[in-house]
Amino acid sequence: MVSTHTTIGPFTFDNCLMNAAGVYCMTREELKAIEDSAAGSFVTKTGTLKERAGNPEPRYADTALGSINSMGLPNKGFQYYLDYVIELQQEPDSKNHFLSLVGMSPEETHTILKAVQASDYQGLIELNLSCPNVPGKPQIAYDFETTDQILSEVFSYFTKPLGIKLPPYFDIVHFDQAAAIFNKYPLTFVNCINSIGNGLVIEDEAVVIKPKNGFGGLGGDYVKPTALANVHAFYKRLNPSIQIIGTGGVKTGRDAFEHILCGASMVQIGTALHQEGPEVFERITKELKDIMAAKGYDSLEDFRGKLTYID
Ligand code: RRO
Repeated sequence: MVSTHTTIGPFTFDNCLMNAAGVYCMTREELKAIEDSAAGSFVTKTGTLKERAGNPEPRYADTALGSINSMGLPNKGFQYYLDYVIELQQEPDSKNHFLSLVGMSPEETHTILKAVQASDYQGLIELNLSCPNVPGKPQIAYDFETTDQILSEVFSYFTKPLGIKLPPYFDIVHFDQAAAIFNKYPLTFVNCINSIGNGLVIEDEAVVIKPKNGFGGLGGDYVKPTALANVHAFYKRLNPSIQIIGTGGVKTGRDAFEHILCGASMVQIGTALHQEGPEVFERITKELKDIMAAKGYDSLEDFRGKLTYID
């Protein structure tokens, strides 16, 4: 009776929960484990034009309140992930997928997207405009002019369903300015949020990750209120044709419920998936369904975006 079924653009998903890019998605083996889990979909590790080793280890740490990472975009090159999602889409019972991509420059991004456009891939693309961890490369979507330029160029040749992974914004004016840019383009979705960039976690007298003297992207409990604010801010500002994927601080069914209440159509899990493994999807799906049943909700449509305010 109670269903967590959802849709993004023309694609349907039996479950709204899936991994967040970067977690459990580096290799075919990890992606297969998500495919075989209770998750409704998977997103690949962000693929670049060429394979990358990423930053020196240790580069990910679980902490009492979440996680900090400075992976530095290690990945097997976009073609590896493109080949795998094309292979899976030929299987009859395959889920629909998200291919995460970005170049190390706008030119590389266009080279990659043109290859994806020309390929047989029929699924969704998530363009990552928010990696906080490559030394010398700022988070793209904090630069509105560059973001506008990239999207303008992308949509001059790209016709497949594409969304963007955003960094968290922290100012109402920035929500307004970012939304005005995104509303100019036929985006299928925006995904809020990537990690909160460049936090610093200390144990005893030392940092816990090696790159950038310990600075890294925060996930988990630290980020949930910021994630919910970004989901809801864009839900309220974007054209209804641009759906929201909610990511940040989801470790219980209640957290997923809150993201949907703020307007999310799909909910991604990063830190908690890293800590618990793919079985996390079964647990959180059950917790979400129990909340829905207790409230008399049969589907996500019954409460999506219906956050109430104090008069
Ligand atoms: O690989 C990373 O360091 C990384 C990426 Br690309 C990203 O988008 N978000 C993040 O927290 N880490």
